[in-house]
Amino acid sequence: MRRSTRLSCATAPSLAGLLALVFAGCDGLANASQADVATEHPLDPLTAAEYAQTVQLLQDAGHVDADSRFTTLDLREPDKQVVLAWSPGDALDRVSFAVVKQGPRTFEAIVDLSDGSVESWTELEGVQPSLLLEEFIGVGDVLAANPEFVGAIEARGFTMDEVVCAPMTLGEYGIAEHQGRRLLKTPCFLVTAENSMFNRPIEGLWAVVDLNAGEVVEIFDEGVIPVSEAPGGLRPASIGRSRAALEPVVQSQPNGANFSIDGHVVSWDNWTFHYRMEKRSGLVISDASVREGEVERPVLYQGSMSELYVPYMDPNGAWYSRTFMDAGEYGFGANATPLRLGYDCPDTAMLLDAVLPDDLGGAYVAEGVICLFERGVGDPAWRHFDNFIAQEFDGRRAVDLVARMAATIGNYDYFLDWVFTQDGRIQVRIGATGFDGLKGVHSTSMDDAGADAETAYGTLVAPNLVATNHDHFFSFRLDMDVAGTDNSVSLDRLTPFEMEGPRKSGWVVQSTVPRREGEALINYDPSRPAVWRVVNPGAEGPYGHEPGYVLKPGNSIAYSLMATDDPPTRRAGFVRHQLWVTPHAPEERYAAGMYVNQSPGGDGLPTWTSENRDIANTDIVLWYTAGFHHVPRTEDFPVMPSAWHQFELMPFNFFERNPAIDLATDWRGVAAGGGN
Ligand SMILES: [Cu+2]
Repeated sequence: MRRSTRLSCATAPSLAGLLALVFAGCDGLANASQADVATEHPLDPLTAAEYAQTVQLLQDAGHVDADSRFTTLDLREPDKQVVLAWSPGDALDRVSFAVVKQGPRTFEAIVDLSDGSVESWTELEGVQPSLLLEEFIGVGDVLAANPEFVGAIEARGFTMDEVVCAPMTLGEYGIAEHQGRRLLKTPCFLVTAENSMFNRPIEGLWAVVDLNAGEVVEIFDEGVIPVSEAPGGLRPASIGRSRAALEPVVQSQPNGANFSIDGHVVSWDNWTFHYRMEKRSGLVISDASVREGEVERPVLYQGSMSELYVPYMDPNGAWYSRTFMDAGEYGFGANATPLRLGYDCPDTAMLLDAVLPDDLGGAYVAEGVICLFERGVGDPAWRHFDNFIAQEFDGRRAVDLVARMAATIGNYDYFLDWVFTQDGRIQVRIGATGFDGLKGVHSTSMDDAGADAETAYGTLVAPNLVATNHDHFFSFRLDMDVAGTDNSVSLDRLTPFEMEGPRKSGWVVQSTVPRREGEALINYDPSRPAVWRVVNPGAEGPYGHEPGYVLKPGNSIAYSLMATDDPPTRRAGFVRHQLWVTPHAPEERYAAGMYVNQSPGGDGLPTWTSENRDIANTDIVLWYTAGFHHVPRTEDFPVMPSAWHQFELMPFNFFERNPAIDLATDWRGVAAGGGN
């Protein structure tokens, strides 16, 4: 059955969609449609019908009305044991979870869709749920209705029609006037046909807006700072020159793709996994298992990005509060953008849609927000050239499977890749591009008198533009099921030892198994290298080993340099350690807690792990804090080159031998025994 979803003003599918809407009006959004996918797996996302059923049941129970807004409407996952015991064709119990905002009040609802009942309806005190898309629009209306703010814009020579004021979350700093309010801070940007608005900040003017009251709480005007006129557009006409095009460089799959999709379950080579798009975490991978011979071996029950935290480092009043928690405040999946074949993903990729909930609990189709593709660029899976005897080559070529999404959150564009390799690894890659957070300044050159002061917290990347220093931290929730549910972590430290003899020193591996959460608050320390290994003590690995998977941080490791008692660090407490280990608890999904918007902290990993629960030989979850510091450079302007950071889960004594040893020889019929 095909269905058509009319997107309403209140349901712009993303910030990008919102901005299109601001300028084009509601008619700027097109109808969207796609096949309504029947539920086939217990972890399948809610369908459009299930969103509607949830709203209807809450309405019938007298809980919600037309003024209610859904900041969250998502599958409430069945118990893990139920999912693991499920077989295709078994009955599915479907339950939804909603966070409902009614004026200033917030409620949580659990709705049993299978028996048509509202399981619970609970009011929460003192929380601010994530932002509604209609609040993005609302903030502009509130500002446009404020004569003082309009006057300040006009004093700069602009009209409100020419600017977009960004809906920026502002954290929680214990400011008395902010308590009990639902707030956004709203710096503005000049919109022109030629230039990207994020390259045109109108610095020195912003307001704090109370969304619930629909009023401006504070206006700050630091005086006029010039709006940069540096060429800031991304189209060839703005760039001014264009180099000659290369001859086509393409990946070709003349016989089609090697993966298959059944509902939301993907099978490729030896891998099987389930995918879904979640409004908050984005692309979630579940039930990933790898086949060895004829045996399906579980690896990862679920992997998701549980939070994304981006603190900027400038103490200026407009900037200190920019400590965004993009997943919990804005939604990484909610801001997923359509992917363009040949640019965002290879031409050979398959684009997949997602059905996501809007503010009213209705469904909209986010078209082409996931791409699935194989990548074989001529890299080796392994090789050896026998240069002693036969002068012969043996090798196999590597092909990966990539599940990708991209989210545009304000100025930034992120990619999230889940990559499956033929040698049993799962890589997580984070790409960052889009625009730096740019601050308008007086300086046009580092030779200007005020340039040193104006670049104390960033880099002058173009005349009148400083890109502010910042961090990106990503907390990944990795519910590991290595060869089964019950796992332990083994910390294998490379420890120096003294040799007796002509050689004086070397290193050995000393393993410890943390028994409690408090023993597994792990910081990466390059001077004390360690292998972070998840093992299954109850399963048989090769040669008497405990089968395991290692978490390799790769180039995704970064420390937070901010004080631990700083309000942003209290709110994003997960950045205190690179690795945390908890026992599986279904309600512990987001590293900084469920409600991070304007949170004073006190929820999430630091709180959960303070219970010091048992984490040995039980169902455990790894929480890895990936991150990178961003010291901006002129090459980041007018748009940043894509930068990639990655970590991976790598089999360790899991397979009896190189799992890629049995790869077929090249499809051209060469490779083994002297081919070329
Ligand atoms: Cu950055």
